[in-house]
Amino acid sequence: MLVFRQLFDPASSTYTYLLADGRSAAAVIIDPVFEQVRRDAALIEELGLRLTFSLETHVHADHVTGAWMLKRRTGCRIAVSATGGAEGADRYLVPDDIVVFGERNLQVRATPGHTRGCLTYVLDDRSMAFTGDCLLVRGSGRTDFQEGDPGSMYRSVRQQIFSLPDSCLLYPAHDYRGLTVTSVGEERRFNPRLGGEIGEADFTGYMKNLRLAHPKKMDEAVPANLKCGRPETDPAAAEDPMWAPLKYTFAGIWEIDPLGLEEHAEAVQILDVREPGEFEGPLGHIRGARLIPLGELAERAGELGRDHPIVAVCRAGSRSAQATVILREAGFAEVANLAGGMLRWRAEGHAVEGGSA
Ligand SMILES: N[C@@H](CCC(=O)N[C@@H](CS)C(=O)NCC(=O)O)C(=O)O
Ligand SMILES: [Fe+2]
Repeated sequence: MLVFRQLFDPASSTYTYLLADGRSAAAVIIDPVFEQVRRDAALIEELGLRLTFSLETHVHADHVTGAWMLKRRTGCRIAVSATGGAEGADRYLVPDDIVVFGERNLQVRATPGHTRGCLTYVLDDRSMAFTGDCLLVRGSGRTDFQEGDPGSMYRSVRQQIFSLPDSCLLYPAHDYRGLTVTSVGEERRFNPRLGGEIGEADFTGYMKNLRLAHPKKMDEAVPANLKCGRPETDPAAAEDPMWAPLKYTFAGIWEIDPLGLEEHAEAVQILDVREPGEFEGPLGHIRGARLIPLGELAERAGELGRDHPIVAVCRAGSRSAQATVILREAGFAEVANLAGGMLRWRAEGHAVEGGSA
């Protein structure tokens, strides 16, 4: 079984792809984005996967890769094109290399044109290919910088991508209109730059007149990507909260587990967002908890101190997750959700005030 996820970075309109062999849990990620590493790592953990490789389709000009940060977090290896010029990778890929993850694999194809080192990754059964910024949905990557060349892009698409089965789904590294996927058959017919009877000279003429502004982050992104996204100064998880052992979820919430809260209870404010009847009801409440029902929280957030982190609590952990969102909007930076709420707190044997046994 193949595990497959298409992830999106809205700031750069980049697609990141997570693929895994369901049986062995071995996974690869293609084109991770620096700012989304925490999200992607949370998904990998929640799905129970083991990241073996972070792969790049090319040296990106518009965003910094998350490869180095993912390697630090997960121990994965970084693989890049041998001809892209990037330093610090663990593996340098050449055409026809096979990247194995469990019982599945990706075949490497050279598809230069957007950059000299652009790669396309083709899934073992040729049902999917990841084309980077070579072929986009009804479009193509630009060819006007980073040794781009319309002639080689035309040949890459015609020889390396259109030679795949018509049914092969194509997943690009970007889409600026929100389109997510296409196929070889439809691009061969309908791609306005590269499909049908369009010749190399037609394509070159088209590309010479795109008139696109350079990517806004180009001066930052290219040097960083030539080092596989290694930051200038070691961030040492600088942005991760340090006040307690917190876990970030793919849902976008910082969570603390019952044991973590027990150990840090003295240093935090415990905010119970259930209704008063629940607070005094059979589940009881955590000692020292302050009650502000979720429906009143936005108005009454000013009652909370700004000098101590806040842990939000409810019955099962869902209303309190929303409480953390409301508190962040109200300007509280150090907030977390008690994972599993009072139900888990009690199930794991932690003390309550009030309530029934
Ligand atoms: N406005 C975007 C431009 C992004 C851009 O130039 N993207 C490249 C890929 S790195 C491309 O090929 N774009 C094709 C297009 O926009 O049609 C930015 O500032 O980042
Ligand atoms: Fe690109």
